[in-house]
Amino acid sequence: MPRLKLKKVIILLLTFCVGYFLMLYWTSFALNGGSKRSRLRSRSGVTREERDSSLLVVGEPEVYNTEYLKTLAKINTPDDQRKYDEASIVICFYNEALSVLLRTVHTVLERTPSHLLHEVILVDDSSEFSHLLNELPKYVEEKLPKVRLLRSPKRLGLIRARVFGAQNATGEVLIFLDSHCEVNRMWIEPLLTRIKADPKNVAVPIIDIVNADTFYYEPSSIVKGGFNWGMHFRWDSLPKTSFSDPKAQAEPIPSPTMAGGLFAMDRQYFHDLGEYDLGMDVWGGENLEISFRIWMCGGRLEIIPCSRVGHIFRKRRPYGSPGGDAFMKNSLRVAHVWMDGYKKYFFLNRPNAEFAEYGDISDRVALRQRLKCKSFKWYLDNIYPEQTLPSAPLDTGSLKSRQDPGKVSNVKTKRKGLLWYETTKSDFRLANVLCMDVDPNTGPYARLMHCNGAGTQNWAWTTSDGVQMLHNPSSGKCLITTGTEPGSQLQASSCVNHKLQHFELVSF
Ligand SMILES: [Mn+2]
Repeated sequence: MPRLKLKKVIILLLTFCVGYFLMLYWTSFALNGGSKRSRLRSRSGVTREERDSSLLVVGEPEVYNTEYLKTLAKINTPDDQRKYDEASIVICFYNEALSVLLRTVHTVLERTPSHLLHEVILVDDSSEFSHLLNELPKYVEEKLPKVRLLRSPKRLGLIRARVFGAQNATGEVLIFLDSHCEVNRMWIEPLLTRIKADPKNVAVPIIDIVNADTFYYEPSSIVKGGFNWGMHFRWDSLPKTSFSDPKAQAEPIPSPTMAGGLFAMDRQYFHDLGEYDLGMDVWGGENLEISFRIWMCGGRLEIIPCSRVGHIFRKRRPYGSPGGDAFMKNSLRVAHVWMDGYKKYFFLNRPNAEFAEYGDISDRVALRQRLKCKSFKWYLDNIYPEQTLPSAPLDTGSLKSRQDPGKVSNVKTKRKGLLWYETTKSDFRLANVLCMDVDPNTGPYARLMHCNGAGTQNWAWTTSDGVQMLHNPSSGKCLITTGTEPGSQLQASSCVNHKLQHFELVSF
């Protein structure tokens, strides 16, 4: 009897164990299957999303801020939402891929509450692709409510195309998007909230990454906008303390500049503030211009961490620069209208810029006066205090070998027209970027290196019999050129007052 009982217990235990492992296996299979499914969905964009919108998303990165969503939940009843203004979404494109453009439009239609969406304005800036000329108008007509497709009369370039779109918009708020985006869930509410709080707030979403090869959506970290003295936009990291409090992560972040592609702005304010500078060509520099203008003329520019829009950072642009160097011309217009005396730092960075053409800026100067905008110094002191000024050079010019007192000849650098900067730190910088350096161990060549303040980069003028030599105290050597003909090299050698050691910095 007891033996039989024991057998029964063992069988029972075994059955239980097998059942348990089967259950474990099934659960893990179901979970894996689930994450595969959601990955497929985010990869294929919106069409699957339409069907699956009720499903819980498994395995997608958590890019939403729960603290903020809690506050949003209060305004997300239809009644509350009616208190918010309707937006016109302006999307300009030129020779964009149809699938990418439609991903932008479909996600906007899917993920924007209908009572917050006044219209989507697609501005076709005279594209040449046949699918944009033939299939798109038909698709918009038949399948896309609230979408208006406008075609520019001639090629305008992005900046003028945006103004064209904005002038045709009738919603209270303008939201500009690039034509290669995927707006995320609840992307629009945090933007509209800020504009409702004050129409002079300009709201920028976090720009997430849609991988240009795989089209996966990836979250990007929270950073703010800045610029360098070459007038290029750059991302600046935030101080670590800004992330200590989870609630603070949901707060708008004042940003000195914006990247330019995506932002929301009260429509009347956009017009009152002077839209864009229509004297600018194609693309480039307009983002710094509108950023400076917003801050200096009484507005506020903010990055809104709870609003996220994916963007394809494309590897090349589908348009060239028909009218020459648009970026240079546009940046010059920004510098001359907005940067006061600080434009000299741009010229130091781009010596060719000072005398380049930039057209008539009188109406933009008048706009700045009419709006009673503050100075660029005020902007730097109050909005961008972390911006540093390039170390002021003592002198700039071409370094010339003074082989014969009556005749100076240029010491050639590999690239023509680059200037040497002699700085207060006793170094010599080519194009104000790389420092002349001498390695006492492997010399004799002088070389260009990142400036590190080391003794090997320290150069001082020494005068002997009325001619100057460049002396490097750490190696005890002097700069010498192997000759005065093109291709001659700079070396460091014992200071012997040789005629090939006689240099001067010749300014223009
Ligand atoms: Mn873009």
